Amino acid sequence: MIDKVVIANRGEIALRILRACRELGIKTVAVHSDADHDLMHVQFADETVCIGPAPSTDSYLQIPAIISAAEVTDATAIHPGYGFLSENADFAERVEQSGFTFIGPKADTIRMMGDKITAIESMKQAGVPTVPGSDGALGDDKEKILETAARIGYPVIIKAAGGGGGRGMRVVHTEATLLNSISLTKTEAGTAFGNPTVYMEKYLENPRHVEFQVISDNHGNAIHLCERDCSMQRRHQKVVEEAPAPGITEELRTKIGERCAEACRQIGYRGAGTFEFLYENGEFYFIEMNTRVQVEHPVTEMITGVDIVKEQLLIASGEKLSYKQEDIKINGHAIECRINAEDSKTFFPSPGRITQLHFPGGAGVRVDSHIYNGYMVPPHYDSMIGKLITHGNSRDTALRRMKIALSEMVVDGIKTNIPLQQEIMDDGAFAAGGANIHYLEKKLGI
Ligand code: MV4
Repeated sequence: MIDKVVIANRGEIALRILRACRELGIKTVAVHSDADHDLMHVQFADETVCIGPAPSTDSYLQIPAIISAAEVTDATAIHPGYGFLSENADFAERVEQSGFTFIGPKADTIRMMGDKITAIESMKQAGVPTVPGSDGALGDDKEKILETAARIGYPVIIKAAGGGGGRGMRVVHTEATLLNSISLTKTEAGTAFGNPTVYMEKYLENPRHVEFQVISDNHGNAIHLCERDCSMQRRHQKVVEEAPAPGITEELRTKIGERCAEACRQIGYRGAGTFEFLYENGEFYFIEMNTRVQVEHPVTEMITGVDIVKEQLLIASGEKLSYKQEDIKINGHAIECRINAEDSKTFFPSPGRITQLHFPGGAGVRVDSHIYNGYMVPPHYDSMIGKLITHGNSRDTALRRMKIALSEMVVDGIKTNIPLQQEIMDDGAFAAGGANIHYLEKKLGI
């Protein structure tokens, strides 16, 4: 079993990882920036190492500083959390080369998924349904490109192989603008990702974002933990997530989930992962795979009873999965509202000191947050200060519990998006379930 883990992250996920380690009797090392001395998990950790100044480029993104912290504390493993270095293949490689266990997939797997073309290619190969497209990189042959677009049918979308998460893409509606759009996207991709390679897909106009959670061990076992709907988003930032996705039949869930698990077995996937799909007119289309634990993992935990972070630690320790597919039964419904320190209308960040704090509670209410009364939200990082998760036997119960929980929650001294979350929870289309990826931005008038 892993003996001591360096938590290479901050905020709520660092605390989430610390709690899972403690449950398993694993010692913890909190690495933190100058601005994060007062973080909750830094107080609870067995050991702490300051790894640099406040800006994340000088601290949480400093590979040598993090590896040194593991060396001086004699740690055995490093958990990257989400964001920061979590999907950096070079980091995973250097962690392993330095003799530590990277809590995540093999570096080669991260690299393969980081290149969206190889990710799609490998998943298609493994039987996962993908978006009709160019089947690989677009070359220089203009006639061939025009033919590809004509075969797919307009509108098409041009995406950078090195992009993902909404960066480096362009929608093209007519043949007249195709070649110019490709050339612009290539130039931008070269600058932004150091890789000008682009590919083409059919542009789906009104899809939902539905993703499957998987876990896979080092012994050839892989299972899926059902899906989440993350369509409620603004500028590629998820705002609300839920599980299961409204309206997905058990038959379709099993079919797609099993394809994802089988793909994991085929590529020798290790750890927790997420298959991102667009879902439109009853069909799933794979777009990307995330090789980290995700912000929204709690909704999956609530409906399956699986502790995903604990499974990550057990898998990295060489254990077999604690569950077989037939052990996984969906229990009710869960909803997560991300709580951000930002103006509810302008979305402008609102760092500062929390002068009064009250968390909601009661049956089916979970709060994943690192904030406390008197905590100073620093201006240097992501504005998410916690997540409110509610669970119930039905979606309606989870939704009612969320409305009550939001009304009980008090965060004074800074602005939060709680009013926006209350508006979404009171929205008729959200109540109905199944709103698409454009719904929230349209509602907000973007
Ligand atoms: C698409 C798409 C429509 N058709 N691909 C945006 C983020 C990146 N992960 C992929 N994205 C999209 N890819 C095809 N073929 C629409 C989006 C998209 C989107 C996807 C998920 C969640 C929010 C989104 C917001 C705008 C566009």
